[in-house]
Amino acid sequence: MIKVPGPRTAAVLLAAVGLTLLGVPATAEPPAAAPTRSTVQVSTTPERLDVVGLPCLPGQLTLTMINTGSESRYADLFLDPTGPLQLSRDIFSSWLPATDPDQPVSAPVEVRVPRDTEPGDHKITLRLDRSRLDVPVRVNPLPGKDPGSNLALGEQAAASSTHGNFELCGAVDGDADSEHWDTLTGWNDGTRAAFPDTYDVALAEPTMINKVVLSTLDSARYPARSVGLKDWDVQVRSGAGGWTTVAEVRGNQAGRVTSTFDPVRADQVRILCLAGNDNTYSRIVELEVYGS
Ligand SMILES: [Ca+2]
Repeated sequence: MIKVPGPRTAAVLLAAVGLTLLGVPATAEPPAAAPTRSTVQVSTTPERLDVVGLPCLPGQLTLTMINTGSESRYADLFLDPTGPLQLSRDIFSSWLPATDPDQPVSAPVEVRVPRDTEPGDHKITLRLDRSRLDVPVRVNPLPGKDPGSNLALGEQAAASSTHGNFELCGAVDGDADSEHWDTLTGWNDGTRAAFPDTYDVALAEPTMINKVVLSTLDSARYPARSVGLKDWDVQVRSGAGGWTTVAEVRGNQAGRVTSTFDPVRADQVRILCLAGNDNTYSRIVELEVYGS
């Protein structure tokens, strides 16, 4: 396991711009009896979100609460999505100690929509105390899948195992940059020094394909010849049929390897990982599949 310091959300947090939640004044209570503004600031990164109906490319939102008051407290932040939006959580609860300086507490939420969702505008309403914050969410059209486009992008992945520091979808998220390994992208299996491992992607529909491009970890600090994937088979299957090997790669030391083969009808593609150059883990930064 090669660890790069910093949480997955660090990069986006740096760009955070907070929106303050202002409480609605209590009309029936005297001002001295209850604060008219919430002492908890709520913000999101980004402030507005764009999503598409791909199963392995969820919109990523980071929720942040800051207790600006002098009393420690517990806070429940509720998330109410509209329309087709599906959230990985509907509440963010945390103890918020009163500290000086104020300390932010953050949590991620994934936002998905079904594949057939019409493009349009929706929102997630965040509720805390009597305050509200609307986060606009735009559903964009699915990316075109013409012959030149990557058919694996954002499609449902499956793996024999996934290391706890990684996301299953990290090898089909469109990011093939090894400098983003671990913190932002990539798939790493979860069974150290045990091979084989498998990483699969299910295509949207049966398609004639003839090319698979695999990017394994290859950075200045972690070159592929030392830590990259060494031996693997490219396999395909269609319907309930078995896996067929269409290409073999052996003794690899490169970061990006293109395998071409006779056009074959497939609705799933598998990388059967047989060995790594350091004999510990299977590391795939990105898997791309192209039609013929
Ligand atoms: Ca990736």
